[in-house]
Amino acid sequence: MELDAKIPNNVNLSSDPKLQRALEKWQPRFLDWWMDMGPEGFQNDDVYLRTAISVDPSGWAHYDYVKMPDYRWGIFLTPPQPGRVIGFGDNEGEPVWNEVPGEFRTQLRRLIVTQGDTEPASVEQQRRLGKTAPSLFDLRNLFQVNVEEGRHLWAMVYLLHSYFGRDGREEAEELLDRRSGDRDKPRILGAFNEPCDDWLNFYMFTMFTDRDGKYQLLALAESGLDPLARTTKFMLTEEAFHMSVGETGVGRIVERTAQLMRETKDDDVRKHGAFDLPTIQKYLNFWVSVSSDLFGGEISTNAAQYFAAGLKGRNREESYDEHKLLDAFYPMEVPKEGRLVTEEIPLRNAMNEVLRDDYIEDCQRGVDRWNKALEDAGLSDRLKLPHRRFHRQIGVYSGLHFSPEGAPISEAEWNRKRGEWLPTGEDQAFVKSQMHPVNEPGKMASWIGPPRQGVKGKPLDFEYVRKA
Ligand code: BYC
Ligand code: FE
Ligand code: FE
Repeated sequence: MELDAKIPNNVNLSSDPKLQRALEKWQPRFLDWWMDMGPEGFQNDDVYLRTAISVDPSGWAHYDYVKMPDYRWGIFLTPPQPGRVIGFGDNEGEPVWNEVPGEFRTQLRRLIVTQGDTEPASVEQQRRLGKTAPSLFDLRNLFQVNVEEGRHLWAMVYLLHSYFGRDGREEAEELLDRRSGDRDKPRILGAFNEPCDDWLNFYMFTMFTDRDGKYQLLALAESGLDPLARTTKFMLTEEAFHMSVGETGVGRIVERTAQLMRETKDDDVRKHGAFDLPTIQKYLNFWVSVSSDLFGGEISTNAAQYFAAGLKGRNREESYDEHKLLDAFYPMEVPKEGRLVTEEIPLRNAMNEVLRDDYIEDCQRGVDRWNKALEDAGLSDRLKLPHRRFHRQIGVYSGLHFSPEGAPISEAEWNRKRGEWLPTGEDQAFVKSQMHPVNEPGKMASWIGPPRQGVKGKPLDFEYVRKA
């Protein structure tokens, strides 16, 4: 473990001076990007953050005050498993690769670049949120997510520099050049160009978009390229926190709304500076649909090739009996001449959909927990996941119109109902009008309930962010 090195790492970086120099050259570029595109303001403040310092499950993180630009972004891979073999596809049973096989180089680079691109993109999307944090606790959690997404970028840049030579280094530069939402050089995937500039968006993003991250990382953790598998495995430990920020964030908003509905016997909680359930539902519909798009098309030759080659597997591949899937099919409802017909899709081509199935199930568990809060408050209202066909821009359902229940509808009906299903300008203006910073330790904004517990045993009124 090289913890005091300029770039903390457990990959023995100092034994490879060429690689070390290349990464040390990239490091100041990263810091410039962080100062330009990372959290706006707060860069001199002391933030109570956890830092990854090892991959030991019982003590991988260290908690202390740190100024964000001094955060120690390190490179950590889980230990190699001796004798590990490729777990799926045409190369099932072959030893895993510790170098990139020439024939898969382009595809692997593309997967790593796509993964890497999302990490700085999310930091860019969230850069102004600090100014309106509903509490110091939430402010700290935002910054924790941000620095860890920065570390995830480091993780992918390490792979690009180590295994892809000159073009890997060029890709690493470009990861710092693209900008979320930029017309000329946008981020690669759709959701990462959407604005995420209020806290309802932020919690929905960390709930649903970071959860795509979880499933993509789980699929890459199966990869035959062993360093990719080991890197993504460790990223998943940090990812769990991001999703908990989202789930508990939305959960606290729902609890606050439910409390006001019960106390005032009135569904219109906007009067009290909180978010009504229809507004919450619309934000949920938006982020679930754009995050579903991140899984790619339902029928994908890319996905089939990734699986065949052993580059990207299923979530927990070992939980399946069969790993070659040459004669297996996936029944899928596909639009044909204005109707939905069930077609048997070769399973390898349906890999994106298989992963999306697990994702949707996981999202549903979260929504069920929010609904429990409504039930506990004695309310009959419920939140609902929109159908996977709703509001899609990628795949077989894109270009068509479906209700949140998944029923095909006309364009005219879509245009009529859109404002009931997705946030309107007016909804967004209202949500934004409630974004005021709350900086007093332990205090919460009007629209959110308190968290169940503080960070790492600290009390709720702990000063999680200390002004410089
Ligand atoms: N937006 O064969 P298809 C995270 C493109 S999130 C724009 O259907 P494929 C995080 C696609 O590139 C996890 N374009 O899809 C979360 C292709 O382009 P070409 C990120 C899209 O290739 C929060 C064409 O459409 N990780 O970590 O099977 C905060 C046809 O594609 C989109 C990964 O994504 C889209 N949504 O699957 C921070 C893992 N979807 O070939 C971080 C790596 C598709 O026509 N990426 N396209 O030029 C992949 O595994 C795959 O690239 C995808 C797409 C699953 C994304
Ligand atoms: Fe990430
Ligand atoms: Fe994340």
